[in-house]
Amino acid sequence: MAALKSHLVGIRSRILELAYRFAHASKVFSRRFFTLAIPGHVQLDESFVFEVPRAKDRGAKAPDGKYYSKYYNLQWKELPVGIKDAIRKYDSVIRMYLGDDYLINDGLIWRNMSIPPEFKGNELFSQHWHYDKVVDFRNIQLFVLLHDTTEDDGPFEYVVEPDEHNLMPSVLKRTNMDVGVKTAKLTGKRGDCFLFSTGSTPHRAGVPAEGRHRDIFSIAFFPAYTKIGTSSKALLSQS
Ligand SMILES: O=C(O)CCC(=O)C(=O)O
Repeated sequence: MAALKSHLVGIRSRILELAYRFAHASKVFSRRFFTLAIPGHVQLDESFVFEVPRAKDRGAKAPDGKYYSKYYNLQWKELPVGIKDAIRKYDSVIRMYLGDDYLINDGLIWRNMSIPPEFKGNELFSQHWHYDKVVDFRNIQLFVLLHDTTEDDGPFEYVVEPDEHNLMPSVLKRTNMDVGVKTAKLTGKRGDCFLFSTGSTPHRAGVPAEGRHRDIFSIAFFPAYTKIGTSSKALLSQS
């Protein structure tokens, strides 16, 4: 009788353990929208700044016919050594997130300007909460501040602890001006950088206060199957 009882107790605890393992595994595997948010700092040469003559219109045209954001691309050979070294430092993290043979796109520098109050409701340069869905939601960007950036300069803003199982419908629709969850802003010193999952984590551009602007550099990383960019192995083996 005692042996039967202990056998039944054993079966019961085995069933409980299997149920626990099953619940745990489904929780882990349903996480599809992983967040990466790693702050750092890179050394920038003094000459690495936003060059106005190179800049082209970026974003949407405002009702007054103007663009309030300007950009240009930078090829690998033009990037400061400090940024290339930072990418080398983060290479293993990026490989874990996007897979070996991930691709590196061209660099991008842009300047967001203050928007006149009458156009504040227009999305002119990604000021609404959004995900960067490109081929899918798997992509990362390294952002680098090009000048000391305060709240007044319209810093990049992101959700701090997003739901990694589900996307937010209002963010997907890009109609959302207030996510109602904890957020943080990328303020800091020139050279401060941030490796961030732009595909899977809600983020938006801030709007600079009147008379101010915000300059930033970014470079994006994509999985090999997207065919966006150049082989990371090839670029990282160059100087
Ligand atoms: O300019 C920024 O701070 C954010 C830009 C952005 O979210 C985007 O281009 O998708």
